Amino acid sequence: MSANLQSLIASLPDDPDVVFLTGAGISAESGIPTFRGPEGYWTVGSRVYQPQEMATQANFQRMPREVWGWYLFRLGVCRAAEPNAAHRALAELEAAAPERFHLITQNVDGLHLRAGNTRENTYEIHGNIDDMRCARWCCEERWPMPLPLPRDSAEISDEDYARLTCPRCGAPARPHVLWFDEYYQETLYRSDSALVAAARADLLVTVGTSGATSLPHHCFRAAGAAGARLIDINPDDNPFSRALAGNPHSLFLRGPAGRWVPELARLLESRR
Ligand code: BV8
Ligand code: ZN
Repeated sequence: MSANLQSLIASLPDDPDVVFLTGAGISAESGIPTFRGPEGYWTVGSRVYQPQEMATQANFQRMPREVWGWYLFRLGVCRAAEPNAAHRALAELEAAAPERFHLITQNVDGLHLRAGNTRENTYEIHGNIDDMRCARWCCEERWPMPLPLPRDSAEISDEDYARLTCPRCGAPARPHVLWFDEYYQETLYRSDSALVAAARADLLVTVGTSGATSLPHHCFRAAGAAGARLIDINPDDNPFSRALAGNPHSLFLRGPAGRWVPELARLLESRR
């Protein structure tokens, strides 16, 4: 048990408000590739695309069927994966005090919800790969809906592709995910709610993220500015661990999520 970790947890107020902010790293031990590794890339024809190139509205407009192929391939990987010890520990921690727990996740893999975290307290700020929505902004069918496909093969048959359409207006549907050339918004991704939760936290814990997207940085800064204790869990240095340097009310726990999240959750539950 890390002495620093124990003293940081002991310094929290009674019944602390705890926020976890997770990235692809928390799902790495479930076998889902992170965006850093080569498994995240996708080949279309003879060209290899990085996620930041594939996951854009501009690219979806250029090659909708190939982008759907990439998402359905990833959907298969996500559905074959199981929540790991870190996911389960966060679900148990929420169950112990749901009114003092929020989870902000960048992951679209759905593993936190499958582990048992509630939709109410889980902010999927980049969407969820299990859902699609109408690609026409003017359609009244604004809300995401489960993918209507019986399987998640990357080889999309014409019959399956025809099902990836809006049930109301018949326009093509799109994956319900936030793309790299799209702005955060509350209605579809609860981004403002995530920021409010971070600003109210007594403890913010970032887990398994490289800081490639902007909202997590805003949440981290909002929590720190409000005087929250800050913990980062990651095997590697990253913008969040570096930002903790010199902050006496913070801790960088170097190592995998499966090593630190269950221990941290146990300590927090013992504070309740
Ligand atoms: C916006 C859904 C305005 C889709 C995602 C130019 C270049 C590069 C990036 C950008 C760019 N312009 C904009 C961006 C991106 C970004 C941005 O602004 N970045 C800033 C900081 C520069 N954009 C945004 O944030 C938003 N968009 O502002 O657009 C705009 C408008 C018009 C035109 C241009 C711009 C919203 C972006 C949301 C993108 N959608 N996901 C999908 O999944 O397909 S983001 C996607 O990538 C993931 O959801 C995730 O958020 C991100 C990857 O980040 P991580 O989760 O951190 O994962 P990563 O693999 O990077 O790191 C893994 C970490 O885990 C590592 O640190 C590793 O050490 C650690 N790890 C490994 N194993 C373990 C572990 N940790 C713990 N345990 C382990 N076992
Ligand atoms: Zn529609």
